[in-house]
Amino acid sequence: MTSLRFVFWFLLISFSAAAQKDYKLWLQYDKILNPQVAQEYNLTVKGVVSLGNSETSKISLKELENGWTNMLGNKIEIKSKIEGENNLIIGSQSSLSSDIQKTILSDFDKISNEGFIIKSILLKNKKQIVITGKNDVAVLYGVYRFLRLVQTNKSIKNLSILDSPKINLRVLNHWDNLDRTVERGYAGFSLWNWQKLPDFIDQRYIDYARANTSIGINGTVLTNVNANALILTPQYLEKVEALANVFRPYGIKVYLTARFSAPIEIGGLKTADPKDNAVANWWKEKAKEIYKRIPDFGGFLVKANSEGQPGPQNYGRDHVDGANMLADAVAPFGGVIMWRAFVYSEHDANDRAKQAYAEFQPYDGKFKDNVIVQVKNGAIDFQPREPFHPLFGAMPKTPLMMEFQITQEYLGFSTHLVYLPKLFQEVLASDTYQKGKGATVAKVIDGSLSPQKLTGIAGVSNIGNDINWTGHPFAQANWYGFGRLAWDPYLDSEIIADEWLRGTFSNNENFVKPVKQMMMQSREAVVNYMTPLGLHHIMDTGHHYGPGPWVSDLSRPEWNPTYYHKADKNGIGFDRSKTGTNATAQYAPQVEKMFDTSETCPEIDLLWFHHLSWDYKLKNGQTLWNGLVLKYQEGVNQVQEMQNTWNTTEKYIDNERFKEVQMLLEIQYKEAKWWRDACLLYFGQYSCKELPAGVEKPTQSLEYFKSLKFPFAPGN
Ligand code: GCV
Repeated sequence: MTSLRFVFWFLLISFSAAAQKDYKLWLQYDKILNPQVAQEYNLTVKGVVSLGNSETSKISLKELENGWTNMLGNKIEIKSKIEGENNLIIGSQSSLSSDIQKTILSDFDKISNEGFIIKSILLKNKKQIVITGKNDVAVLYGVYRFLRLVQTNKSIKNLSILDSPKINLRVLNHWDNLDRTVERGYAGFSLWNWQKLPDFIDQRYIDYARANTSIGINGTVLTNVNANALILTPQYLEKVEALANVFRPYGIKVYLTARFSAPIEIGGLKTADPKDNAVANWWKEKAKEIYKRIPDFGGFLVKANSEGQPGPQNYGRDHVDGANMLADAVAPFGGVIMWRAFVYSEHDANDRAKQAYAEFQPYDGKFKDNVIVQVKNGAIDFQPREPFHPLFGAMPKTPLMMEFQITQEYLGFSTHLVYLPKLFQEVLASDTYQKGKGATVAKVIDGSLSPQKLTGIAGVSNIGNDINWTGHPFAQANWYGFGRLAWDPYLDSEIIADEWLRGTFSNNENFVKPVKQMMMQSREAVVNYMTPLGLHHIMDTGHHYGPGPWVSDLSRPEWNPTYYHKADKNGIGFDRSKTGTNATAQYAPQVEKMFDTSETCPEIDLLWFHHLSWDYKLKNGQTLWNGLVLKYQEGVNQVQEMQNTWNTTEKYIDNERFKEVQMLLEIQYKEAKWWRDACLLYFGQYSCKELPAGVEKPTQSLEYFKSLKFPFAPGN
C-alpha cells in the first residue's frame, strides 16, 4: 500500500513537472549549467534597484527576481536605493536620477515610445547596468530582453542595446468563438472562459500576457473574425473589460471583431447600412460604451462581405463606406479599424487570386486615418507557400497590415513540426519593386517605403487551452517567432530559432545545432510533401486535413482543388500569366516580368503561375512529372531526417517533451507519405507516367485515399 502510494505521488510529481515544462514556453529560466557563465552573471549583477512603483514596474521586478533566482540558483538582492556597484537599475526615463539621465540622454532620442535601452554605465566611477525606456512597458520589454541574454548565456558585460519595435500594432488574432471552440484551432478550446469571467481570473490570462510581452506583442483581438454580435452586449463587455484589466499592465490592448450586422442583431435597428445615420450613431454610442469601460480599447477588426459575412455591400455600399463609418465611431477615443481585404466572390468569374487586389487597390488613399487594411501574406489563403500578395506596395497611400497565420490550418494542424518564421521571413523579404529594387514587403508594412501613420502586423493565433498552449511543443516557436518578427521584420529566422531553442529547451550546442537545422528545413519539407513547385489549395474539403486534389464537386468553383491545379493530360498548373488570367499584371513590372514566363519564374512558384506540360524541362534537367514526384519523395525523406535528428536529442532534454515530439514526428511521417501517395496516384492518372527511380510505391489505392473521411477533425 505504502509503496503504491509512493508510486502514485512520484507519478503525480513527475507529471506536473513535465506539464510545467510544456506550459512554461520559452520562459523556462532553467538553471545555468556552465559555472563560468554563472559566475560572470553573479559578479556583474549583485542587486536590483527598481525605481518605479506602477503595476508594470512591479511586474518587471518580479520577472527579474523569478528569472534570476531560477537561472542562478540564488536570490538577487532587491535594494531600495543605488548603493555600491554592479546594480541593475530599472526604471522609466522620468524616474531616473539626473546623473543617470545625463549619461544616456542622447540615447533617448534614438528610441521610440516603446523602445528600450540596456546599458552598462559608470556612475560615480561605479559600474552599473540600466534598463530604461520612455515608459514602464518599454522598461518591461527591456527586462525581458535582458533575461533573454542571460537565458541564452550571452555576455552582460559592456552592454549597449537600444531597440525599438519597427511596427506599431503587433497583434494576435484569435479566431475564438463564444462557445470556446476555436476556428482552425488545434490546441484545445479557447483560453477565454466567458462563463467564469469577469470574476474568475485564470492564471493563464496572466501567463499569456507574460509570454506575449516577452516577445513584444502589444494587442490581442479576442474574438473570431467570423463574428458574433453578442460580444458587443453589456453582458460580454463586462468580461472583456476584466481581460483588458489583466493585460493592461503588460502593455497589451484588447480589440474585438465587429459583426457588421450588429446594429440589427443586438441594436434593434432595421438596417446596418453604413450611410444610415441611425446606424452610424449606434456604432458611435457602442464605441462610447466600450471606451467607458476600457479607456485603452484598441478598436475593431472586421471581416465584411467575405465568405458570407455581412458587410456594407449588402446595402449597395463599399468597403470604404463601411470602414470609414466605423472609423468615425472609434476616432474620438484613439481607436483603429483593422479592415480585412480577404475578399473573393462566387459571383466573380475572375481568378480568385486577383479579386482582392481588383477590389481594394482602387480604394488607395480613400480610407480615414485610423483605418488599416489587413492583407493576408498571399492572394489565396495561407498555403504552405504563396508568392507575396500583390496589394503589398500597390497602395502607397493606405496603411497595410500583414496577416500571417500562426495556426497551421493548411500545414498539418498542430501535428506537423513546421517552423513558420522561415515562411514569414520569405514573405517579408520579398521584393515588390514598387519603388524600384529593394522595396520589400517588410518596408511596406513598417512604413519605411511610403510613410504611414499606422503600421501593423497580425498573426492568427495557434493558442488554446492545451497544457502546452499550442498543441505541438514546436508550435510554440511559431508564436514566439511571430512576435519577434512583428517587433523587427528584418530579423533572421535562424537567429530566432536559436533563441527559442535555448529559452525553451537547452543551451547545449549538441542539442541546439542539429535541432535548429531541423527547424530550418521543416518548412521546405511541408511544401515538398504537400504542395511542391507552386501547387496550392489541394487539401481536403472543409476541415482541410490531408490531401484532396480530386475534390471537384463543391458549390463554389473556387473552393475546389481542381480549380487550382488544373491537372489534365496536357499538364498541370494554373496559368496566371498573360496567356492565362494575367494575375501577374497585378505586380510591379519587374516582378510581373519575372513571374510571367516559366523560364524566369522561380521554380518554387512555377505551377502557381503556369500550366505546363508533364514533359516540361525543369532547371535540373528533369521532366516536370519526374521533378514533381521527386519533390514529394524529398519531403518524405526530409521528415525522416527530422526524426533521425530528433532521436539524437534524448539525452539533452526532458523525457516528456522528447517523447511528445517523437510521437508527433511519427504521425507527421505517416501523413507526409499519405500526401505523397494520394497526390501522386491522383496526378499520375493524368501524366500517365511511371514513378521515377528512388520513389517508394504507394501501398494503397487512390480509391482508398478518396474514401477517407474525418467527420470530427478539429478546428472546423
Ligand atoms: C475565419 C479561410 C479559413 C476560414 C477563415 C477564413 C478567413 O477561409 O478556412 O476558417 O475564417 O479563411 O480568413 O476569414
